[in-house]
Amino acid sequence: VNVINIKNPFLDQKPGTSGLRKSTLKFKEEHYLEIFIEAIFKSLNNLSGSTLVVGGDGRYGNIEAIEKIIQICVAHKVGKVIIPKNGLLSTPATSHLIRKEEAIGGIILSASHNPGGIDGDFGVKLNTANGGPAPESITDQIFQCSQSLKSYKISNIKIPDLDKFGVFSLGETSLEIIDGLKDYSDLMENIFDFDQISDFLKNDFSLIFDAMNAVTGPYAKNIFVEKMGLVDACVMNGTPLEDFGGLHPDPNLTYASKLADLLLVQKAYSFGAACDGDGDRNMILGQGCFVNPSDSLAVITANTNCVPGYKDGIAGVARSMPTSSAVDFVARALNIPCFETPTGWKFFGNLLDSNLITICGEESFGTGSNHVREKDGLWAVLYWLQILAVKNCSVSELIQNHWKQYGRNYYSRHDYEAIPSTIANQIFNNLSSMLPSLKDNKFAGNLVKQADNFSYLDPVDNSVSKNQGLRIILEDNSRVIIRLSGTGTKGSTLRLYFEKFANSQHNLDLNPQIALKDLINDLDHLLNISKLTKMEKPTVIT
Ligand code: VG1
Ligand code: CO
Repeated sequence: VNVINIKNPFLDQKPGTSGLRKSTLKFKEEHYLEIFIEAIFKSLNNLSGSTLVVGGDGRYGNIEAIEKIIQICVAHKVGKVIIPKNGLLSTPATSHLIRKEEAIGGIILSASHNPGGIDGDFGVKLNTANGGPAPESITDQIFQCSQSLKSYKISNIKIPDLDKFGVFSLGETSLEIIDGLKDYSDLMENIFDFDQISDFLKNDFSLIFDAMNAVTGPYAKNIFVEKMGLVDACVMNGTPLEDFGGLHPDPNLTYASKLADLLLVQKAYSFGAACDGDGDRNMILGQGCFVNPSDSLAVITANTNCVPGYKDGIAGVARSMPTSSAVDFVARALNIPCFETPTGWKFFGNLLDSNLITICGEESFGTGSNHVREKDGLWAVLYWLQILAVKNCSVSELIQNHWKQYGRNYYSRHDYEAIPSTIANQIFNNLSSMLPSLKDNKFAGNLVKQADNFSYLDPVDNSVSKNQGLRIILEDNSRVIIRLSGTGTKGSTLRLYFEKFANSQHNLDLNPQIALKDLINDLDHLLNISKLTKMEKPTVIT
């Protein structure tokens, strides 16, 4: 075991919304990864002798990072390190494995929906023993520790190739190379009726799944091809590549444009779906129909009786604050609680662990349940397919009927990606200082009833998280929210969120950009966003 000393600590290792994300080149800097891992290990009590799960989404640097982490584990006398074959493990599969193996936690090497490759990004997520992302109290502690950390412990023991199953003794550490797919697909098989879904899909309801050359390819092939017996071609971009084949593995209409074209323009399939780099996000498309992720959460909540895993009902639901209130209407009808949390899956952990909620989701293409402690892309896809199989209907019929019953929450998110930080901060600070004066004034033809910076009191541990997004709420409950992203690595990304409710008496078939145009235009007047960013339109519109 060697103790490596470095001259100066790294001062920029502050985890964001979901782990530490930096350019691949930054992570290649000597000692950069090692020091962050050492800071993580210092925050975990009882590490020595315990079990740790380590895997990644296969992006450039994955295997090298796993090998280094194993060597650091050996130096710290971790009892058992569980590694998936070839280092490939999706974020939800990691969450499941941590729980199943009663591990102290897991490390996921991924920058999620950020591009990969030598010119892209790399990242490290830490999950704790419940299987979920480390809470802020721990990530703050890791950051504090990294601020002055100038040494780490590492063993120079030789690591076996990660392409074969096996158990190896490395000093006092046992290394287990396991099948990263099996536990996860078994879990899915326990929740869903695979036979029913497969019959439905073989009977004139065509599926195309886009893995975006990222981690979900092998999982999707295992489930749809091997288990359900569908044709190979139902999975596109199904082989994980170091640079995702140049794709930006963010499943939205802009970055998954080929899939969007197949469903929305060519109308070539009945159902299309895509996941992100690490497999926790999902986009659902029908023939000629895009499902807004906020609506997806509401539909999933409204149809638990279709899915074997949730037949006994659900305890409650939660959504992140910027997510539309569509699910709130369903919760009210089901007479179950609905919680509003800050952005980021870590805030759902306590609610899930205390069984206050069963299902939760975010507007950012994330949905999940208490089966793991992460959002889960393939779970959401299977969930949708199961509902459609039970109801024997199309995506657009399902969503139209949902709106007829509950009304429609017109919703859109506008992202201004990688703009200069000074500009993003200026826009944000401008609104922040205007907030007190907005109340009782007119905005988008309505009175402002509340204008504030969202703060969250966790009902389980009473921790408070401030500064979670600026919001303007109107008398008819329309909302405008702005946030600065905590996952980007270049400049700043400004997110604007718009929501307006239309009850079932109203026109439910408008283009959301039209239905929301007053909110969109008035926010631009108020903050001069297009002028300050010099952008005619956002980088991504959802
Ligand atoms: C974004 C999303 C957020 C999500 C997070 C991690 O964060 O808005 O809802 O939980 O990404 O997703 P931000 O701070 O950029 O808005 V993942 O799939 O990248 O781990
Ligand atoms: Co992700």
